[in-house]
Amino acid sequence: MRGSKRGSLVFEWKTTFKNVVVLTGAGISAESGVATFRDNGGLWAEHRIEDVATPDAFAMNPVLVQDFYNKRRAQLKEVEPNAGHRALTRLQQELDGNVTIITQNVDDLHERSGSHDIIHMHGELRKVRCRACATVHQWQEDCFQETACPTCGRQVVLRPHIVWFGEMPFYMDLITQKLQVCDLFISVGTSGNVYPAAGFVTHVQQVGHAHTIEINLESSEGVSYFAEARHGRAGDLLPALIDEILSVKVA
Ligand code: BV8
Repeated sequence: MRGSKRGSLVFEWKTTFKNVVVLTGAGISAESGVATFRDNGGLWAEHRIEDVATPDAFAMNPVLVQDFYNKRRAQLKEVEPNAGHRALTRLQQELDGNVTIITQNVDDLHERSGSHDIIHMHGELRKVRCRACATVHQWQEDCFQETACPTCGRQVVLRPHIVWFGEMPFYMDLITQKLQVCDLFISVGTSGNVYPAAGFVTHVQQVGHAHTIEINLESSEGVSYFAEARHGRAGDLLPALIDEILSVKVA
């Protein structure tokens, strides 16, 4: 990559990147008012992972788990995409190349920002899945144990369409394909604690020809694997970075 790691020769960027992969975590939705996980007052401060986000937890206390996801699903009605989400939508619209968003987030703020090619590797709050007929349903309201599956009619079968700890993330083959060919890997708002997502940057490094940038409020667990790191709020840093990539002269 010609040009300095920290700065950017604007034109270089526009002509070089054809396959951009952006990995997002809870930090990109923080400025929209969606709680992150590990920050103070984060979700894991209120709930133990093993009580609400594992298959065993659902087996032992399905009412608690359904309530945990019902509350988060209901909160989606009170939040809106922020400048960070919109900057990625702009990159997708204006870059003459592919931009894939791999998100660990289960909210729908990337979609509501107008983005496409979004891979929800940990599932979506606005979907439930029937454990009997395996149908995945779009779902806006609360879901309870007695709620019947709209397809097979059975009760006590619907579960949040969410990847819990110990479960295989969704779309891993597609994700591996995208990481294989990406020439710019941007990680936004993730602490780098949860695998396999936290290992994507090393995978990209191994494949070898991508530039890698971390955008996060603070250094993540994997910051040393990135060629470039910019620390601050995604809502400020992402629009500036997208400007650079799209080589718009920044005032
Ligand atoms: C699996 C859905 C087999 C649920 C989630 C290897 C080593 C060690 C452990 C493992 C390993 N491999 C597997 C494991 C086990 C486990 C794991 O990683 N455990 C951790 C705790 C050690 N992984 C699994 O179980 C995974 N499954 O491995 O299956 C397999 C193996 C190989 C290949 C295929 C399959 C499944 C994990 C998925 C669990 N489900 N979510 C729900 O949402 O309720 S994970 C959930 O937590 C999120 O989706 C996300 O992934 C994670 C939270 O992380 P972040 O999003 O990064 O959020 P966090 O709060 O931590 O950080 C926010 C960051 O933003 C902070 O750094 C903060 O500074 C920053 N920030 C805040 N505000 C801003 C900001 N940045 C910018 N701007 C701001 N304004």
